[in-house]
Amino acid sequence: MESLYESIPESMGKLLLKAAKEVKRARRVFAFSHIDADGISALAIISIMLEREKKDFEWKNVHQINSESIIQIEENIRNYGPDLVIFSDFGTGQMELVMNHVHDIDSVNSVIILDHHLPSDDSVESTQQAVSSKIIEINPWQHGISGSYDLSGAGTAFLLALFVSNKNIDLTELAIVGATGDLQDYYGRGFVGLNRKIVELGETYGYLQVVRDLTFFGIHTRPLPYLLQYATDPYLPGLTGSEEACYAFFQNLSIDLKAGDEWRTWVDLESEEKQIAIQGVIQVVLEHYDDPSIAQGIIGDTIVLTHRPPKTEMRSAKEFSTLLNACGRNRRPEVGVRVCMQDSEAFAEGTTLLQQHRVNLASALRRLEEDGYIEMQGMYVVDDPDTPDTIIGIVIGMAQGSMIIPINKPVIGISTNTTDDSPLAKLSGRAHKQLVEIGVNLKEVFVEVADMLNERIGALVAEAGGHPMAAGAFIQKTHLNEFLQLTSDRLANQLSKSD
Ligand SMILES: [Mn+2]
Repeated sequence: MESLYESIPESMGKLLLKAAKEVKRARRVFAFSHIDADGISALAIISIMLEREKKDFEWKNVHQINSESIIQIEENIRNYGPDLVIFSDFGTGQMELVMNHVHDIDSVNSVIILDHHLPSDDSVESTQQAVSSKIIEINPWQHGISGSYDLSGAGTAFLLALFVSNKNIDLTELAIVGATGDLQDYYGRGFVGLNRKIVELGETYGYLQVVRDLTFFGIHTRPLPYLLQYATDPYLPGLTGSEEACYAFFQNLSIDLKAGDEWRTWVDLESEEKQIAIQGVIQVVLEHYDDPSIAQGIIGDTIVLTHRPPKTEMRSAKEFSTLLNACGRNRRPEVGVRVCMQDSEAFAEGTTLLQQHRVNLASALRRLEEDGYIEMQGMYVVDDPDTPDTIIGIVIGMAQGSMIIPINKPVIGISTNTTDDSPLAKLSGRAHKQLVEIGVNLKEVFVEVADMLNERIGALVAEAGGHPMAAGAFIQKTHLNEFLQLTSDRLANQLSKSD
């Protein structure tokens, strides 16, 4: 544990200490968090921490804090009357909304923001000078730590929980599930920075185990043939999508698919069987891809949650985070929070949602394959009126991962299929890590374009945020084309600079 504490910068430690005091002092707490796996894990960490501290509390997931949703948040707070409000996995980029709608509510003595999204320069400034003594903002970026790789929203929430009490060491599990959901393992090569220290702490106390193994989704839960049939990262030419070929693959290697009547999963295989199968998969990859790093990526650090039931999604950080994402994407993030809190009914519901999520993704990908995408300068555009805003980001990410869309330019997905007939369209962008390495920054582009558009129109018509390789924006539908054109110009410019 010392090693983790030592890695926390002093300035950040001070804030964590201050926030922990506020938690202990609070009597009634309202916690809000994002709806993705990281946001759900963060909220579960906070809820478990508050439960252990015997606080009265209420929690809620919110898709995004924007000028619309903040009204509802304000109402929730006014009705419940908490003395402490906590925001996790968002808040840094929405400081102004928090100041205007939450800060002055009578019952509220303090507001804790636990975020890891890149602040704009302004907000780094404002926090340093403490916008208000009521607000404690904890964001790794403001202390020289990368919020993209070193610490997630759940990780930031975990640090707070650890500062509140050592009893919360078991929450290393959820901290790493959240970080996994945000794809923070460094290019698939394992965790770094504070994430690494959290993994080590979890290992020391026996909650986590790092195993070098096949990095595919489903090694704990999928019957062997389906493990390959649904593999998209990477796409396995000749195997992905073909049940027959996947059966034959294992039969040719004399690996039994069943033990008695039961399907075997990957973790059931003997280590010799694993080696033979891995050789086979690597051969397929080397035959079809020029880039040898793709073959290397097949093996990597996988994280086992040793206290969670075997052969369930909860046993692996990767599958757990996917289950949580599925809950959020099907507009049931609260189910995910309860799964984290060991509620078995919620787990049954969560696995059903995961199933539904897979069906939704598969049909969105099929539509994309049939209808194609649009090519613009500097980017590809996917515009499918049937794909819900909650999965558009995953769909375009998978489309690139499975080579339906090339990776030489960022891809932008548009969803006009939004919750409750909102006048806003959702844009989601993904850039391959190779593009980010040469200077493409989607978050920067989206935020710049939103600012520019808002200024030009003289009203708030676009809001944006995210990370260099994955960013999102909400835009008034009437200004969507303008937004796309401006984004296209800027991305083309970023790409041309790197030539
Ligand atoms: Mn996050």
